[in-house]
Amino acid sequence: MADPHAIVSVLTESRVFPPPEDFSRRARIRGMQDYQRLWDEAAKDPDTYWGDRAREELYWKEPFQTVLDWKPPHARWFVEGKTNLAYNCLDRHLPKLKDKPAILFEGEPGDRRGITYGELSQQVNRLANGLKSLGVKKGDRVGIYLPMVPEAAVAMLACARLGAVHSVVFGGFSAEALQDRMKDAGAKVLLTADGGWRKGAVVPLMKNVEAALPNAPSIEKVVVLTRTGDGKLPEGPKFLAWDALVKGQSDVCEPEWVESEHPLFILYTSGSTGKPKGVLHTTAGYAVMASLTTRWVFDLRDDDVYWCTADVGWVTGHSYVVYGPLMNGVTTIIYEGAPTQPGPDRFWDIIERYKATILYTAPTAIRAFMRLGDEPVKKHDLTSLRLLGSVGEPINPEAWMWYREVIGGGRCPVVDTWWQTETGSIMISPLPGATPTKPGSATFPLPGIHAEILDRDGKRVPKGQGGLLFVTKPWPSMLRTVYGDPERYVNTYFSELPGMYFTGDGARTDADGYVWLMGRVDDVVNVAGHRLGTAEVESALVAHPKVSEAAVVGRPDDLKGTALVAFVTLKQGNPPSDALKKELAVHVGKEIGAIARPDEIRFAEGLPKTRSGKIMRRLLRDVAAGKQSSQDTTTLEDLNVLAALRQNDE
Ligand code: 6R9
Repeated sequence: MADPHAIVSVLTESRVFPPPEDFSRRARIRGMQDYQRLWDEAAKDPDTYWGDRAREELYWKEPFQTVLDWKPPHARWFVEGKTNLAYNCLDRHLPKLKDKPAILFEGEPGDRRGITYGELSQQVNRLANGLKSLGVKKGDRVGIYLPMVPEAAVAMLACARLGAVHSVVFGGFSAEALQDRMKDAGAKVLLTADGGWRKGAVVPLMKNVEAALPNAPSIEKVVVLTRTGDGKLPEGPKFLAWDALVKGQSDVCEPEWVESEHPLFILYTSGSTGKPKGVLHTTAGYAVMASLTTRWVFDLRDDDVYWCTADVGWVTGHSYVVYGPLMNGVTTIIYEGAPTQPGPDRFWDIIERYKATILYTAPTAIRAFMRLGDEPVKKHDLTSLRLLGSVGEPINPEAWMWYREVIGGGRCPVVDTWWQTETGSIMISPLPGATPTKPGSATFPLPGIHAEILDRDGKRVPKGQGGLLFVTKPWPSMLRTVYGDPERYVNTYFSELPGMYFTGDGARTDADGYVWLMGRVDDVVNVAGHRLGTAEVESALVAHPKVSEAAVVGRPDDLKGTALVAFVTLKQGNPPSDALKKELAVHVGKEIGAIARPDEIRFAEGLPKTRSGKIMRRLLRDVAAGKQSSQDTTTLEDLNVLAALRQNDE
């Protein structure tokens, strides 16, 4: 749910920032005429437009003949083509870029490593050969549960090289979350580490893996990277040290040339039901757009030092830490730890030392930095920066302005990029040399992207009015299915209006046609830029022996965008207490991960329900936000319940 304060301020937002002249002059796309021309070309003849892009972006072992085969809601792109994504990220660059840094890594404790394209290629080939020796073949699923270290990228690329399908699980997720995902994906091998560093402490990845394994029977081997040096390799034939696996492996591993539609990865994401969806992306369409959007949206140049702060456990890490930048042959920074470890200026220190030119981060982080004041920023020379990006949730104009002025010194264009796990790559965003920006607006869809704001009948809503955001035509990096559940693919994304992709987001356009995102309209919430299903948190809560029922809603939060509020009824004989609140929060952390811990738990005698027994979440959202409800309560089963909930308001 969007922050209503943010909406009020975006409704009155009228500042416009044209691209700086010297930026435009050297940019890849230099003005709105260029943008418009591309947009028109793409709209008029999408096959030619996307066909040209695909030939420009990728090396094709075998060319495609058919750009798009669209049988709604199923798309196949670049049909007869064959390619390999690891080849596109590495081999094709080697003649020129062998000695160029591909990754500049900094661990939280301060350890540093630079890895050139040549070295990265060696590491990927060795690991690919190692995985082969474990029996990993084209189409096999491989789990990746690693901290933000270069080996995470190596692991993904090694899978891509073999045509194996990776499924990265965010290192902050719990053993339970890991086991569910591994089971659903049927992963054969899991690549992990002993631990990772976060906020000065060790995240016990190996311990979580050990707890998950009994319930993830498909996993035959666990490959363990030594990162923190914590604990020994567990006993047993399943466990294998990463170093031992790659030692002595040849650094030549022929890429598996896969069909365009060969699956590349599964990434689990929250939906409106309790069970996360395995979003499946395939090779060529995904690659074409990850590569193209990285270059266009960040206006990449060969000498850029690019830093996207996302974790590879999220889609942003897939497309804009690993695949997009490496396909473009730029240098990308990977930082392992927390933004304020050991001090509030860690990010700015990194930018100064590496002379980063592009920063791509989340509004939550920006707001957190804003709270820390300008001092930590002012201590550092950030003049290397030339472009700033934002992703993950709506950015409020205040944060946007602070980002622009304090971080960007007023000289860097800000690109607010809207997209989703399902879209694979950026869909709505300024092009920094072309688009005049407005603080808080993602501006316009990229050429070839038909993002439209419609009502439930499929009619376009008038400018200024809110509606539902759809993508009405297929695009190359769209998800292809929900892994193992093709019906859910159709029901979730293509049943609101048949044949059109429903994003789950609300949006409006202003008088100038700018798109303003207004947050989720389903039961998905964006907590500190992390996507969570309220139903997942609810099912974690009711799994606790003392809980009878739970309803979880979002409440606007200045820092996190949305905070989680859980309304809980207890089983008889369990008196409410602060200690129990704590216990429940810890329990949710254990079931899902710390990011899902409710910010507030409220015990209630009953939950407001409709006569048909549905929990009235909208009402609870109002209660959580401390608002008088404008909602119609005539279908409420018991008005006393609502009155009692309100009384509980502190
Ligand atoms: C890339 C990513 C997707 C949801 C999406 C929307 C929100 C992302 C946004 C934004 C407003 C932006 N979202 N970017 N809302 N402005 N620039 O975040 O993917 O984790 O799947 O989340 O995030 O609500 O539907 P994912």
